[in-house]
Amino acid sequence: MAEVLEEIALLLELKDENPFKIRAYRQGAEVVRNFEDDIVERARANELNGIKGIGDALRDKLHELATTGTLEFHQNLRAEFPDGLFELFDVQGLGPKKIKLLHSELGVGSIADLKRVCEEGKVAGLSGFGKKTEQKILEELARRDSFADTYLLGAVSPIVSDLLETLRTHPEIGLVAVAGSFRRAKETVHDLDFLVSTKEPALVCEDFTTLPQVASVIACGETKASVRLTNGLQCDLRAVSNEQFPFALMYFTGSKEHNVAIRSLALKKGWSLNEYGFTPAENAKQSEEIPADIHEERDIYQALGLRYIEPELRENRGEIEAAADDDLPRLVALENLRGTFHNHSTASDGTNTLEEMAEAAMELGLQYLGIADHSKASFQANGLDEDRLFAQVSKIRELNETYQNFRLFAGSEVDIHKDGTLDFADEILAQLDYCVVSVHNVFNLPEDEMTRRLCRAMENEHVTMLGHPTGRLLLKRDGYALDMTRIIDCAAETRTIIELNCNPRRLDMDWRWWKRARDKGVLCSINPDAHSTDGLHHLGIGVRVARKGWLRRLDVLNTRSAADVAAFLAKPKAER
Ligand code: DGT
Ligand code: CA
Ligand code: CA
Ligand code: ZN
Repeated sequence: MAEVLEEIALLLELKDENPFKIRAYRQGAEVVRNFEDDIVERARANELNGIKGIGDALRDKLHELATTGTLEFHQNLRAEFPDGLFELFDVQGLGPKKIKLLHSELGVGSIADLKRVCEEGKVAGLSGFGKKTEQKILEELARRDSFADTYLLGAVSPIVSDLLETLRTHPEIGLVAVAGSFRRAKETVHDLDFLVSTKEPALVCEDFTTLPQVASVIACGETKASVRLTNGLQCDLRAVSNEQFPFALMYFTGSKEHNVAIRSLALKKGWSLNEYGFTPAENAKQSEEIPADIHEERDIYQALGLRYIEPELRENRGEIEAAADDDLPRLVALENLRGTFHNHSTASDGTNTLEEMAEAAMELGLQYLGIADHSKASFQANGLDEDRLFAQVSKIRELNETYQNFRLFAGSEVDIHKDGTLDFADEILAQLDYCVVSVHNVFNLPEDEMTRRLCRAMENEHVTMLGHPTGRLLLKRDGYALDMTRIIDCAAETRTIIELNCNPRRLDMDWRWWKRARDKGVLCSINPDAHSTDGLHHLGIGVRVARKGWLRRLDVLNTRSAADVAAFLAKPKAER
């Protein structure tokens, strides 16, 4: 209902309607979104009288929408514009005013149209546009293309759980697994790869294509099917026998590079390896006897003289050599976490209070929770000044008196200024339990200057950890220019912890850097950067990415007990 109102506001804007009217729809959308009760139920029963922000006209429209599922006014309005026009609202940098001009002057009604008129140089001539804007739009369109068909690991996780559960209930299906980049915990994935064992592969494939989650069928055969879900995500299914299952699981888990290296190990033994099993290799000079007893992936690795390699590590980045030398890390697990740092509350831009955040952490079985609300320079996030910070610290100390076997750590997510100085003075920071430092503005410094900015912050005695080091937002914007090897070296020298920010958009520091950091003795803190109690659940994704970065329990600060963490934080940095 909120989206419909929102869209009406946009369409009225395109039509140059009365701004008061437009505002009323926007406000209505906001009211609907924040409504405490079941708004659909109330609208259906026509009980929306007297709600602030919902006048009579809006009330009747919401009633129509709730009872019929559509709104005639909205449909008629929509019919005045081409369908593709709505895609344009997704393009960053294009507001209703610009879209209106593009539509009325150049007849742009879709993203494809927009691309064409930009390439033809027609956009630069529009009033309020210019050559630079035209170039910016083209860059934005190219960026969107490069992100097409790419999904966040965190966003697909619930879909995967849901589909796995559905597949398990099928009477003809035995084993069920998800493979591919999802199983390897890549930060983004292009499609999902499901694998099942069955004696009725064709039937299972057909049933897969008729699941309610499926929007369209790409292919359906005897042993495989591909579908597209309603959100556009492609899902592949392979149906194999029980005997083939471990081979298929290993093959479809990948990575391709890992598989290639494994296959060449098999060839050295005179075996050819594919998704169905081992067979004698053609033209092999000599051939060892093909192992018969293969029930799980572990047995395949063992047959090749390797320890079992966890899926997260299968990127051919040294894991095969380590498996041969019995030198694989024992990876950190979610159940190892005892607490976590870098969480927000209503004091800055979070949606839950200190008490609610603490309660949620206890429910997750954590012993402690670090609070780190924004500092004053992040005014857009309602950052705390010194007075509000101290009030929060007192409140935290009071709350701690009331808890048994749980504690809040009082911290701050302090802005790093352009020159590497911090948003709070040392005397202030000295009174906190810990301190996270992050960059939230001036992203466009040259690499060397940005690197020096972060290093200067890490050199501060009161700085416990560096938050979301590169500032990247996956599928939105790249991180700022940074020399990561220098950042890691500086963290090691200054005994500053680096955060693995678990927000699915961030997953920052990137997994590719963690082994290096760990080998230099840099500690990791797996932090959800939670802005609500729900946000704490991102820890699960963070742990998977930490595993992908070869991290062990001992490499992660928040696997330690509350008492150990308190003792750690009490020591001067140089002795940590
Ligand atoms: P993505 O792009 O996020 O879907 O990444 P993956 O790794 O899931 O790639 P996908 O879905 O194309 O294939 C799943 C796995 O199947 C892949 O990790 C390895 C295996 N695979 C696919 N094609 C080939 C191939 O041509 N050669 C080998 N050796 N393995 C392949
Ligand atoms: Ca895939
Ligand atoms: Ca695939
Ligand atoms: Zn931040």
